[in-house]
Amino acid sequence: MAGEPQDDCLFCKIVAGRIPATIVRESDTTVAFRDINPKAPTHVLVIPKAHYANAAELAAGAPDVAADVLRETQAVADDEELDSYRIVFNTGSGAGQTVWHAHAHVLGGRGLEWPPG
Ligand code: IU
Repeated sequence: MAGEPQDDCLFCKIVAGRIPATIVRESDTTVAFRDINPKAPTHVLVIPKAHYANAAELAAGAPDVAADVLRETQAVADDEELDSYRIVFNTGSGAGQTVWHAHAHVLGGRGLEWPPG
């Protein structure tokens, strides 16, 4: 059920401390950790602690937490002293989503082309 931990979800396991991650920030509702396969000098994932499959489900089911996630992306950028950065919510396999727990990629520390690939 949306919002409830899923046994087979890797990011729920990170939230629970059952698999390792390099956590850089944590709030009551969110966790931010370094991506294990970074695509930029700064590549941090900000996730809600509650399980929602993607950003749209998070926004519909827990809009306050969706706002918390966005606030935390800015906090990561501040921590990393990024003047410019990109927030990405891949949604659907065609867009590259591989983990079905909502997450914002915060990418920065290098030039970022537009449009992305
Ligand atoms: P995507 O938007 O669903 O493709 O992003 C998932 C990201 O999660 C991807 O960049 C992975 O490198 C990253 N990741 C991670 O940081 N730690 C993990 O244990 C797993 C995936 I699994």
